[in-house]
Amino acid sequence: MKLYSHPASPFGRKCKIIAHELEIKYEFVLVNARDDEELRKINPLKKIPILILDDGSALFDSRVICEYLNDFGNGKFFPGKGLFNQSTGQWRALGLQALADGIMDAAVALRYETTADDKRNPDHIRRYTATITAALDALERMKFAEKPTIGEIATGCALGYLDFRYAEMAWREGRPKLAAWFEKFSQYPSMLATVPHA
Ligand SMILES: N[C@@H](CCC(=O)N[C@@H](CS)C(=O)NCC(=O)O)C(=O)O
Repeated sequence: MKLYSHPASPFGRKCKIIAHELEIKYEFVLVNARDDEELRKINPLKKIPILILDDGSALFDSRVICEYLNDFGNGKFFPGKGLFNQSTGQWRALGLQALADGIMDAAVALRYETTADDKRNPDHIRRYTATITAALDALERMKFAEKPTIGEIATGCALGYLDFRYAEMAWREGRPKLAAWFEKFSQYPSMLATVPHA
């Protein structure tokens, strides 16, 4: 298996954490998706992460890859599958993943907007920032699972990405519960092994 990604990608980090937790071996292929039109040959959307399976087929979108890896490694990160059979838990976990992925979508788009050579659009910047702020406020009100699900993993990756790219955003301010949860969650060996870098 090959994982096409970049060490800065919060979406790629979700996949790496699942693989790390389930001890799944894979080859890491470094890609700079933003500037790589060739990537469309394996993912028409030109986005990372992409997982290439041993038969050559390509899986893309971190949500699909994470679920594939979870099944491949008999994981329990998607409640309702395997041992953790609780249907309400499944929707909570997937909903939390959607919220955290939404932060990453907005934060990555904000990054593209603010580092583009051409003119920045203040309206886009305001919109992305409002999305991140509202989603962080929603996370502050959430109750996190003791045993991490895909929702907690995605949340950890979203918050880690904000620390990496937007330390000045100071997302912890006014969100003590979320800050305390992240402090603890960051200590998982799979989180420590996948800290984003340029
Ligand atoms: N929904 C996708 C989002 C992936 C994504 O936005 N990846 C970014 C890097 S963090 C990317 O490949 N951007 C390149 C581009 O948009 O051209 C997922 O969950 O995998």
